[in-house]
Amino acid sequence: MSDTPKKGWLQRLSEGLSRSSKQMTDQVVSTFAKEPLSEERLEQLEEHLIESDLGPAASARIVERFRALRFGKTSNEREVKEALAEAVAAELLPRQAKFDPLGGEKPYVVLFVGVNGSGKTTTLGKIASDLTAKGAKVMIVAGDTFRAAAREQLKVWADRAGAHFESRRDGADAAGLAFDAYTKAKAEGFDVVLIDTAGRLQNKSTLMDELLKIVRVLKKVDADAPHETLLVLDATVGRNALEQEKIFGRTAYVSGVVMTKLDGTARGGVLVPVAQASDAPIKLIGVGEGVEDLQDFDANAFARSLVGLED
Ligand SMILES: Nc1nc2c(ncn2[C@@H]2O[C@H](COP(=O)(O)OP(=O)(O)OP(=O)(O)O)[C@@H](O)[C@H]2O)c(=O)[nH]1
Ligand SMILES: [Mg+2]
Repeated sequence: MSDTPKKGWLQRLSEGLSRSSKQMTDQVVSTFAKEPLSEERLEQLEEHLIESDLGPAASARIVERFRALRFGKTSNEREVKEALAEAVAAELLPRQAKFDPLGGEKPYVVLFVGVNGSGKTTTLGKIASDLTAKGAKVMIVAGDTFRAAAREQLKVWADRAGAHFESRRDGADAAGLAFDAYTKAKAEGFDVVLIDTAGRLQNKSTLMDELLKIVRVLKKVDADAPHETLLVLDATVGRNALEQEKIFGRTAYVSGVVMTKLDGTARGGVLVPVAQASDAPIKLIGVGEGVEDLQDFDANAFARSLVGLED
């Protein structure tokens, strides 16, 4: 996911997070630059980090690290931001991992889970385009059989990517579709199978039951499948993303987190507590609706953007 020029997406991330960073840095950081760093200023910083959705635990650790770097010193704005970015990055670096669908099993089965509207279908579509552009043979499976519009939306992405598309009529059994599609992909030498799922069914337990059923039937074909289960979370919902992580993380064997809509949200800071709460690392971030707007998660770049450093 990293073939586009770095500047483009970094800028987009910075622009997106500028509202988070404005909130977090402008008010506090500019005052730091005028006097030696004191306890009072550190307390203010901690409050601002918490207000920026970073969560109390991570905020406290970031402040401690920041203190170690700058306490008693007068710093210019750049030095303050650099130290803050370093402190945030230290939180995130252990929580960063690469999504590598072409480096493992063939076909490599990726399941997309998350609440409705979080960006599952869009993320899947972006990944499909990236993979077909690299020459991979990609199958997309319309596991959201609940809504006709879901299938059509996914078909548009499949056509755009030049990926093979498997679907069934509305209300069909998603697990049955997943099983047949995977079996076919295996027989026909596909490299990657991307399985979309519904974000909303009659209720939450039906949704979880369906996800577990899909996982179970995939395991009948290969005990290691799905090779990746990506939980897609929308950054704009702020701390609600933590609730979603808890629910899906507990039941759906999540192996990686995708944080979407980091363009244009003041709540991008929530990625930090999500990264910590989740057993699975952050793998990808979404910074827009276009094909090129999905990127490998880079903890350093994210931390720098979050505090308002643009390079
Ligand atoms: N700005 C922005 N919009 C995004 C991003 N990712 C997804 N979206 C938009 O969010 C909306 C919902 O995305 P979908 O991919 O349909 O979400 P979903 O999880 O498949 O939703 P359901 O199928 O209802 O469960 C769409 O309008 C997308 O274009 C992103 O990174 N940035
Ligand atoms: Mg969808």
